[in-house]
Amino acid sequence: MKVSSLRSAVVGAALLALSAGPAFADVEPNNYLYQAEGPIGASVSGSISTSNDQDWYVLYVASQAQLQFKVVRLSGSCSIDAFLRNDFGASVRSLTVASSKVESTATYTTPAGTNRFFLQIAPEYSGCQGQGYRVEFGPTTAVVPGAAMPVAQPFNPEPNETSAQSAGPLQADVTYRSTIDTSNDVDYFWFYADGAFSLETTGEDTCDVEVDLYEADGADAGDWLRGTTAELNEVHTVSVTPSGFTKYYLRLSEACVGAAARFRLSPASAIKQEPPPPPPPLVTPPTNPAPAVAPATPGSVRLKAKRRSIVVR
Ligand SMILES: [Ca+2]
Ligand SMILES: [Ca+2]
Ligand SMILES: [Ca+2]
Repeated sequence: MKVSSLRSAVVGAALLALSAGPAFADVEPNNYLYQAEGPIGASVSGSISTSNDQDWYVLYVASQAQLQFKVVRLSGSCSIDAFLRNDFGASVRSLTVASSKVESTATYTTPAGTNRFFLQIAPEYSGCQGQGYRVEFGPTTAVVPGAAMPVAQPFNPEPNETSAQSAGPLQADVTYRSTIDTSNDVDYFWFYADGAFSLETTGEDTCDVEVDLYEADGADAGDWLRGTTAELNEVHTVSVTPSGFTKYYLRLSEACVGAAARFRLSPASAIKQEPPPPPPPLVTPPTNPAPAVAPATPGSVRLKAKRRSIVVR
């Protein structure tokens, strides 16, 4: 086979690999990490439909794959930025389809294990609505099935300004959503844990929500343990290993009015709804046991009664 023929065959096979698999389409709203659409497969098409539109997608990638991602311009003439982001929302690869180009490609070796990633598509400048695009991942086997972004459960039972007013117990594997409703609103929640657990947070607003974890101490909030934030387009994780069965308080504060935080505890094996049952009472053997006495018979009881009556006379 000639080199040119071989090159054509290789290019053709690569294009086939990139374009295979089910195609997904841009469904709004998908403008932030917490709204990420999907999980998508190896291909997705969409458009930057307004001057500040962004499109976020969630996808799962196979272990240590030699991933290639290509962005193709379908319409428009503005630059298009694309970011491949890891499970925390941090960019691991980015590319730009410049206004003079039709497509651009980047490569990335995925980490060990199946991992959640995000794809963010954005116009390089505002005022570039009408940019159509298609993103293709290859090899197609590198993009695997996974869970959609969780639907948040609103949980904002006011007043919950102190640990004594805290709402709970929080359950594992539920994504809660709480809002800071006034300029000095504080939201307290509580839960039990008796094993290693993680707290995951993300935000819905450019104004970050302060998230603090306390180890309960009686009626007080107790000792501050760890702190993080709930930030837009970022996923923060706090890992804690309790020394034993422990009550915790979660405190949300210091954000703009209307800022919303999402938080989630896991795993279910560590997050408890009730304290453990009290231990059974200790049964201690007597230190000086009385000598064994033969059980009385009905006949001997009658005899004793008879003798007593004789003494009284
Ligand atoms: Ca869009
Ligand atoms: Ca969008
Ligand atoms: Ca509150």
